[in-house]
Amino acid sequence: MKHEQSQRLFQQALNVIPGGVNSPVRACRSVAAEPLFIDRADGCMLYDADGNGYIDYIGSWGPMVLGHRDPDVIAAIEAVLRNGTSFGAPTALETQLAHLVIDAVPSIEMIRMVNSGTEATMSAIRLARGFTGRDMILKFDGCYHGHADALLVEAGSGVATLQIPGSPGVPQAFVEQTLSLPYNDQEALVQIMDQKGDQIACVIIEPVAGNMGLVKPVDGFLETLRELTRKHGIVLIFDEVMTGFRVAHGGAQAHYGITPDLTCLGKVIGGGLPVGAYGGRRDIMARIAPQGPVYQAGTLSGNPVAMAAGIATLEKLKTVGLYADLASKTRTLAEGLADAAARSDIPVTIDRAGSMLGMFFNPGPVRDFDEAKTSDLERFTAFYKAMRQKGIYLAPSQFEALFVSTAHTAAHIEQTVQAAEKVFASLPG
Ligand code: HOZ
Repeated sequence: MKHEQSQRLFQQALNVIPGGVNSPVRACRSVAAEPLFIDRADGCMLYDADGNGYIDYIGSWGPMVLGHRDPDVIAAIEAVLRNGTSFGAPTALETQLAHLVIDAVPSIEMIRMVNSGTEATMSAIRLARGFTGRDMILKFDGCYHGHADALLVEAGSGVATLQIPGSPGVPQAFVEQTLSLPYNDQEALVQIMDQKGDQIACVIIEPVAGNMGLVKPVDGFLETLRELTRKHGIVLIFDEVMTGFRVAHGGAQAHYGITPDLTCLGKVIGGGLPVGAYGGRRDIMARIAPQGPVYQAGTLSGNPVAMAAGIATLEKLKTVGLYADLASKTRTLAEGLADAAARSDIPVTIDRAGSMLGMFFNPGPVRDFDEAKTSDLERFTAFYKAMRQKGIYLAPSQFEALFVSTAHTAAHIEQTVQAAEKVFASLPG
């Protein structure tokens, strides 16, 4: 495979865009590669500027659950485009998308649309602080909740990929009120709640972590978290930006049967356009301006084109059997990868949740960020590069999840497993 056009475009971008990219992980630095510049996409396939095709397991980092250029989503976008692209005034589409989310996600009674996951988590935390009158927040190591100042503590995703402990530009005072605990550590959780429970405004968590690779909650962890947050009057925020409409139609909260107070969404609900949202208990959401005093606003919030893409996507996701089919394809992929790795004696830990999948190059188990970090990153890099050369487009970081879409067929999964089999066999022991 040649990448001359991608290389040329990357050099041009480097002159005018920091690192040549508009979001760090996609620069592929941690895997000592250069990014592919994408020309077009269709179904589960991506085509780069050199005309190479790839089976895509990034799916725009989650949103493309229906694959690329789903005909219904494209038609909905085109229809709305003809009426204008932004009005800065309410449209019926916003209420329609709100209803679709509320009907699907058990805990959401009211919802506010924003433009990104970062905006959603940042706003939900401000709301929780405004609602409780407390300042302290609690998160978990390796979870990533966007790039707001207070959340860049022991964060996953690009922060983990680039091995940045925090970030210059974040004043110490902004993170002083942020506590971070190991994911899945019930003992530490109980202890901190005993010590500081009554000062904590909110706990924010990815109910299935997808930004340190894929790490699932151990039995009872989310239940304990729900019980303790309720006991101490703490707002429990599920960051379902990644897991919403992915792990299940109603998100991870529906799958695990836990009702958070607030939920952050993004990715899938925008159907590939920039949308985020936060929603939850009516009494808490009623504190948002202009109904309440907690301020949050946005010129492009509820943008009609983005709403139309989200509506078309969520309508289609109601299809009976769709989630079972996605989960079954993801299981086939997970089992195929595990068998292929075993045949070459490569220790891997593979887990999945709905249509999300993660693979660590270690014998496992992986229950938290420290265990995720024991993955053999050199081996991951070699695997990533060789898979890309075979036309399989994986996340260029050990600390990201993979995503399967309805557009992946059994043949795509089989092709992926066959490629992995050859790559595993070629990896240095
Ligand atoms: N940090 C996001 C993934 N967890 C998005 C990365 C990107 O778009 O480059």
